[in-house]
Amino acid sequence: MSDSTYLTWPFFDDTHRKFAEELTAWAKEEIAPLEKDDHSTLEALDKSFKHLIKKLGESGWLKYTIPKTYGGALETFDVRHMALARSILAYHSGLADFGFAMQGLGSGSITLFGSDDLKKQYLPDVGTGKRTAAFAISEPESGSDVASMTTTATLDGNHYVLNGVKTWISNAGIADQYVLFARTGDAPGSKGLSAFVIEADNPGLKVSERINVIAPHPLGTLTLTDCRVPTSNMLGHSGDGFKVAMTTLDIFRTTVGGAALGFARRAMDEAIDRAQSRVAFGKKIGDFQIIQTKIGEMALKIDASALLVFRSAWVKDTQGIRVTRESSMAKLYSTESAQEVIDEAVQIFGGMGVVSGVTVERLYREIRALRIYEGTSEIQKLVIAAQTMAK
Ligand code: COS
Repeated sequence: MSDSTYLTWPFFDDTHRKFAEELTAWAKEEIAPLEKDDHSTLEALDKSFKHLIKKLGESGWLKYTIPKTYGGALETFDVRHMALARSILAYHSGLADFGFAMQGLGSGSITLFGSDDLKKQYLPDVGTGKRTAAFAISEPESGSDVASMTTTATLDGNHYVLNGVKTWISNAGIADQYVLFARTGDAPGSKGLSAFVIEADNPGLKVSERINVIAPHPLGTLTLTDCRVPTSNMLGHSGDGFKVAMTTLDIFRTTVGGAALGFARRAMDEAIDRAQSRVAFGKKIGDFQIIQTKIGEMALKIDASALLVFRSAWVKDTQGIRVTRESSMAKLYSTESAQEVIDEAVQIFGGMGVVSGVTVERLYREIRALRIYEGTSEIQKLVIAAQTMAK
């Protein structure tokens, strides 16, 4: 039985506790049995993913990724609900967590910066799972260095015309719309970027490649060729793109920490079960102090991660201030320490830990990308340093 004492912490109120209880029960019943779904081909992966989105939508969980005015469950973003959701879903299925996360990240910039018309057009269907969202910022030559992106958006009457390539785009090929960033002006670096909402069936937008990764998730490359987008589909104003991206990431980086926490908790629970059942040298391996010290360190890392994740979420939810430093700390520590926790779980499993299909083997693959996407660990350290030194 997984430790849920963190729910008694003062970061939460009863709404969060009830939400966590209900989602946990639902995920056990509805999501856990799908863990063994076939993801060996793109077709099988897409089918399984769409099924998960449908289930999450029909059961009302995606409503926590959008605000109430547009069909959401709560007045505004509540980062604690989203981090809890990711943690609980990730415990049972990396793909279910990914589905929830992408509805949030892919529509977050619309919630934060979109016109009322854009919000009405896109958010309600994201909240039911009828439409799938995506966030397209990275390029072949621009990953960490967002400000160096070269995709252009040129004004032509009441449209912008976009040309360029976006890659590492989660939900490429699945999404119904993309929040996509491009350079609209001559202003250098971060000053000349803007954000747009683009329909997936725009004739100027092609999914030019699907990318296979170690833990299967829908991912790919988009090519924009004279892609015409109405000026009304811009989020915020021309030149606001960098701010749109960073403000959105400030919220969602905390939730990446939540997902890492879910993977780590699952690994620890698997490791404890293994330690209490596997016999070596005449006793259960959990009776050896060498295993106990591993479990002790895992539990410590998990609680420290949870403190950072829910501190960041709580500050954002209750004070509404910029949480760049807090969210970077939450993401950095939780993802790095989850990797360590999972690695130790694999070690406790011994040879069984690297057998394909064993849960800790899956977690070992699932966690890796979290140390890279939405800002690498190295970038998070730079952000934390910049924020700390500026104080
Ligand atoms: N919220 C609001 N505004 C922000 C912000 C934030 N979190 N971070 C930066 N800004 C603003 C700054 O205030 C600054 O504005 P002014 O020029 O008006 O002062 C501007 O944006 C530029 O900021 P800064 O100089 O700090 O940006 P840098 O170019 O030095 O670099 C990093 C920023 C490297 C931290 C940024 O590019 C980054 O986060 N990279 C990782 C990208 C990423 O996560 N990619 C994955 C995408 S999703 S898979």
